[in-house]
Amino acid sequence: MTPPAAFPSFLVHYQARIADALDKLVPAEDLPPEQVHRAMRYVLLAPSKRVRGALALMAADVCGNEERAAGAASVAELIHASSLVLDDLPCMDDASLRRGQPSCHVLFGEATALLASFALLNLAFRTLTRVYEDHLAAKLVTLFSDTVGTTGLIGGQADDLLATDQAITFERLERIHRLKTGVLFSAAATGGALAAGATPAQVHALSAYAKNLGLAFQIIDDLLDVEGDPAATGKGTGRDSTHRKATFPAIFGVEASRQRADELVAEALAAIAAFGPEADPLRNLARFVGCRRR
Ligand code: GRG
Repeated sequence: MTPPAAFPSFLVHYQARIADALDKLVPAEDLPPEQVHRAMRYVLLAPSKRVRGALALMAADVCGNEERAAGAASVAELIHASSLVLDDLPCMDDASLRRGQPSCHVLFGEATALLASFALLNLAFRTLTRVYEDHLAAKLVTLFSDTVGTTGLIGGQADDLLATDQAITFERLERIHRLKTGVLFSAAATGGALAAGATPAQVHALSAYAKNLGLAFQIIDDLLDVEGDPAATGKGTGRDSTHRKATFPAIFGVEASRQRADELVAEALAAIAAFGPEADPLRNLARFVGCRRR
């Protein structure tokens, strides 16, 4: 098996910062309840692209203050990791492999996996109130709780489960993908920008960029399930068709899906066209997402 290609250097810098911040946030494995802390660390610190955390830092960079966004970046990654644990459970996607290793419930059992997922989510919100001053923390708690709730990840996941085995419309599938993935991308960028003291116009542009990139990312995720290499993606392929899931390639074909993803990457780039070279990391990220193989 060929090992996955190295990440582009523009991303590695951000990945290292995020991994370091996350490592410091989660309690040590030898602190009780040891099995929950072990499961949290196992999921959160496993190899990841860290795209959501990177979005928060890059958005803050555009506003000239990356330092302030480490909390928002960590929160986006904590919420993402919490959702992956739930998504892999037998009652949802029933996936045994995640980030190139056995899924959390496979290794720790379902009870510990559920506790670890809630603990990661809880830690996300506690981090916001610990790291940021009251006014900003309240704004960010609202932003991220809307992102997780029935107008975000939970809503998207619920409709995704309902849509199994159905021929659904383009509009409904895009909505599911936007809720499952786009809203967290958008919240990560918005959260990073707000933490860095962005103007409303900057927040608007960065959030539009991330929303479009998130939808492109999810369409490409569907494509990788059809044509990806498990050694690179760290998860099984062909699972969506086995589970008769509503996906872009299954409903609209590989070509149309690739074309839609390209359009969305172009829309993401257009949303940040007014920024100068300070937005180059975001431009590189959009290009990376557009041609990613993992
Ligand atoms: C209560 C937090 C919470 C969620 C409940 C389970 C659920 C609702 C939502 C799941 C949403 C989900 C799993 C969307 C898929 C997103 C996706 C494309 C995952 C893969 O992301 P990558 O490729 O993963 O960025 P890495 O491993 O690189 O971080």
